[in-house]
Amino acid sequence: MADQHPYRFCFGPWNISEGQDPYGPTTRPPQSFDWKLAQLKKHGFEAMMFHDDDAVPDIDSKSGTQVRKEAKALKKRLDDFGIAAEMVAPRLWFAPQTIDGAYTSNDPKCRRYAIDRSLRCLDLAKDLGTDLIVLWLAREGSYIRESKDAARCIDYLVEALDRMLAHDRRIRIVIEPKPNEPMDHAYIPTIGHALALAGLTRDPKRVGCLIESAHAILAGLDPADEIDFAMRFGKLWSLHLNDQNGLKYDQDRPFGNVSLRSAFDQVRALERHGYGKKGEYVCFDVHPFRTTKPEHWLDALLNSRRTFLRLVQKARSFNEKAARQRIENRDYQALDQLVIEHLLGPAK
Ligand code: GLO
Ligand code: MG
Repeated sequence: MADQHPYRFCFGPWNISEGQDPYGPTTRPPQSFDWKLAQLKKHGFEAMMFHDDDAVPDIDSKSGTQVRKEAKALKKRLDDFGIAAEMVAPRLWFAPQTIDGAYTSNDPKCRRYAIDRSLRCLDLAKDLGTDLIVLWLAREGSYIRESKDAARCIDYLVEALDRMLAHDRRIRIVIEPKPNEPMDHAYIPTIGHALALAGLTRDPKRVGCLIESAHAILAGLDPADEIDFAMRFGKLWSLHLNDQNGLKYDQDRPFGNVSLRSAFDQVRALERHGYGKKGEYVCFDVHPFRTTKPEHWLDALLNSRRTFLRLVQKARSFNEKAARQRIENRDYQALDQLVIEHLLGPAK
């Protein structure tokens, strides 16, 4: 059963984080990239996600030739480990040029910076052997509504995507929507927005999306419905599973931490549509708790994967026939309890 699952797992170096929050410093000592890569391998994950500057630190200060040299050296190290690069994401929310947004900044010079950096990211992705570019549009939104024209910002986003699609005809772009944080309101808050934006680009076939459970919850949506929606369009090309306790700051909790039932529904939706069968990875965008000791550093990731695999078993052993009967009989009360009993397991 679950040992025959088609799933392959991945995480990013930022998921082995040091415990800092806006109100306090780190609680664990920093670790080198090589240590993180070794941990990923040791624990049986098959791919790593990269920000462009995880792959090539200080990327803005380096020449194109230098970036490509470092990217090729990294690819060799990944090959030696037997680890794939799942994707590369331009980190467009750190630099001074992105203070007022990246592609949607009011300053044309800053918009140019964002596009130039994205094109370098595409070259980097090619050197790392992946065709997947993730765009978490962190600062593309507003804090002061009147400061920007939201319709013009859509044009800016389309222009940026078009430049990337034209730069490399092989790459695929996945948009990772999030409704807020760091912005008050993001321009692309949901999967529906992401796919609508894809439709305006020069090559919609190469623009898909990535669902993060916590981001869907922050938008007041059901992550399982977002999965069903994206997969109905054949557009779910990556996934950040985690959990979130209601409408507050982005929490990146372990998968299933808040709602086991919602996690079950997400896994059931993935199973129903065969997520992973075209090579898509299951990524966990989770962070250890601030209180976590260094010796338990990987537990948020390992527990998320364990919970995921347990829920794959639960999805595969769910009594679909009994569920169908209850649906036909419009006895949703009994259907509800069927799910609850299944998740609880046999009574002692
Ligand atoms: C933040 C996002 C972030 C992205 C990552 C990849 O809320 O989830 O972690 O997934 O930077 O672009
Ligand atoms: Mg994410």
